[in-house]
Amino acid sequence: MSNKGHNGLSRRGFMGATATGAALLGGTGGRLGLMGGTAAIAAATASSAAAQGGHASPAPGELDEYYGFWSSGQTGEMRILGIPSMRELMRVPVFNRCSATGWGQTNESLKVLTDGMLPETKAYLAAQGKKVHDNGDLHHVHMSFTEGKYDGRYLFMNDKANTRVARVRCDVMKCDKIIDIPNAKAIHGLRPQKWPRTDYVFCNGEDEVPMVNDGKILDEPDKYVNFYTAVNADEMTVAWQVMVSGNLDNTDCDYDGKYAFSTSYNSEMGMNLAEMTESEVDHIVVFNLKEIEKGVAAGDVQVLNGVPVIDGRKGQNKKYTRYIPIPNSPHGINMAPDRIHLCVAGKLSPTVSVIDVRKLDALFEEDADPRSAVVAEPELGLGPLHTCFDGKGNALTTLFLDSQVVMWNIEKAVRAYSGEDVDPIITKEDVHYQPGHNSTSMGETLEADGKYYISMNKFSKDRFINVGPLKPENEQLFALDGTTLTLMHDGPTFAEPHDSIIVHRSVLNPNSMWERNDPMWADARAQAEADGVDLDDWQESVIRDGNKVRVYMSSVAPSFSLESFTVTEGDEVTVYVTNLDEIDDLTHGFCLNNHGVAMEVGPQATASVTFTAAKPGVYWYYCQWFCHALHMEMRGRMFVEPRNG
Ligand code: CUK
Ligand code: CUA
Repeated sequence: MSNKGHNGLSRRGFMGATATGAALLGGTGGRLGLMGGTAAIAAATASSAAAQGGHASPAPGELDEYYGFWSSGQTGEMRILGIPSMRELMRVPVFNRCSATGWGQTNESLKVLTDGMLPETKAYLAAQGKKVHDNGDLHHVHMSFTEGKYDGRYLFMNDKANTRVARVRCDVMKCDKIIDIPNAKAIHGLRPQKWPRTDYVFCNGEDEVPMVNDGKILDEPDKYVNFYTAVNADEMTVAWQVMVSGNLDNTDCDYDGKYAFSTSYNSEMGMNLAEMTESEVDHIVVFNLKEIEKGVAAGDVQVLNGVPVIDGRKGQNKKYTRYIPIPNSPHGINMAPDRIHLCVAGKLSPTVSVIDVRKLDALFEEDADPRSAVVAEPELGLGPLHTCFDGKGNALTTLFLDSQVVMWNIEKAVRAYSGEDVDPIITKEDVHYQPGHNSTSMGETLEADGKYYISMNKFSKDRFINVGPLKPENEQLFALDGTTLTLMHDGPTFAEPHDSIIVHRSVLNPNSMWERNDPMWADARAQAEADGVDLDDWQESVIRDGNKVRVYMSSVAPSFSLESFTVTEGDEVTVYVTNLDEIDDLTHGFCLNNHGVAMEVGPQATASVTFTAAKPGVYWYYCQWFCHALHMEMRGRMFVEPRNG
């Protein structure tokens, strides 16, 4: 690859200029200084407390032992934290728009955001003069599995607000697929299949809608249905759906590849609070994966919006689903790493119902009483919402109303249920305040290691200095030492992480630089080839194509290859920027003044953005990512000539 500059400087020349510039400016932001820092950090890591198996939070410069992958609720992004430091390392835009990176604006992100859209969504957005939704509600982030262990390939996540499912590539930590889920409304619970690998991502539809939702039916509850969706995780397409009775809340699956299960509140199919909470007992739905696959293959489906849909409603064919009564409005559902016990939190009931998944076969094969699969139902405290595991036979359940976490022993709960006089409760700790989800390190895998525990609390109340009516949530990290919980971190988060997973860093090793031929900008590459431009080389091409103008430039710190380009008022302009810097952590940006145009261009990445040059005049574009001592000088001009000048 040649990187000869328009002014005759090679890349080496630019690097030389870098050092000189940094020296001239007293070293501020000089890359050489930063590189020294990197080496120092690597050395410090080797001796970090975390690496030695202790619980100490890493000192400045030391690296964390775990990645935390965080949802962000109504913010719509995914976040990456370091555990145990709880340092927020990155925000990955997914369903939201992002001012910094241009997510939702660059052609590459628009492709991800629109490729998997249903025609009805496109039509609705067009009627608003928009291409994409501006919001999302991301509750659940989970990693792909191979044989019950994280495999470091993908992260999957839901959008409750606009009924979508997204995937993030773990090699670059960017979202590469977003799909609308047809028929269902409000995707809430989401889990990847654990065994033998993640072929499916299971997704709950939370809100029931009339079976034909065409504006003609409102108050006929018997016409309302709900959809459970299996997404093909490799293709990111909908494999099949199951129609069910009741709202679907959270979901999980076993370690055998046989069953998936969802909690369901509102088995009443009520439309208001009184109706929804009328019954003392709701249920979980058990999905028989092999039978559903057989049913789909045999055509025992109706096809709705192109998706094969199995009828798994209560009282329908019992091959596909069974309903297990659970008190009362159950919420969280979590499969223990002992591969046997499924824990269902009662929410309005102070109990967690424990199901032995080995007893599920009998429900389908012998029509056994669905409650025969329940092997324990310990009373733990008020408002149990979610459960996680230490891998040593113990479970930790959040108690929303009590503002506590309760640690309890599963085997003892089973013995107590069968009449023995044992107390399964080990300890209760106060948390601040009202916890929703919780997670343990590697806790939703066969490698649960019981080292750290996170409590994700919905209220911070008096915990921090007052910032006005909108308060942050609060998250607390505990060191887990056998059955002792020690608070290590207590800190705010912005709206509103629901869930998290804690993944050992040995599972992942993301790239520090993009591959030049990454599929993310395949369209840009094809267009450049058609225009006779080599994206891998220094670019300074302006291609006119009717009233479309394609501007190709490269960036090497601290310069764009184009100091200026000229277009005509009304032109549709696409700017392609390729970052030819081959240096860790050297991201550039392209931001066009007063045009609402900005994008991130990572090392070795190509990014593009399209806009209309509607205002005659001179407009500066600049690099908005502080990349160099001469970062302020990294800029150029777009000249827009009047059309009838
Ligand atoms: S749900 Cu939020 S606390 Cu959406 Cu996972 Cu339970
Ligand atoms: Cu490139 Cu700042």
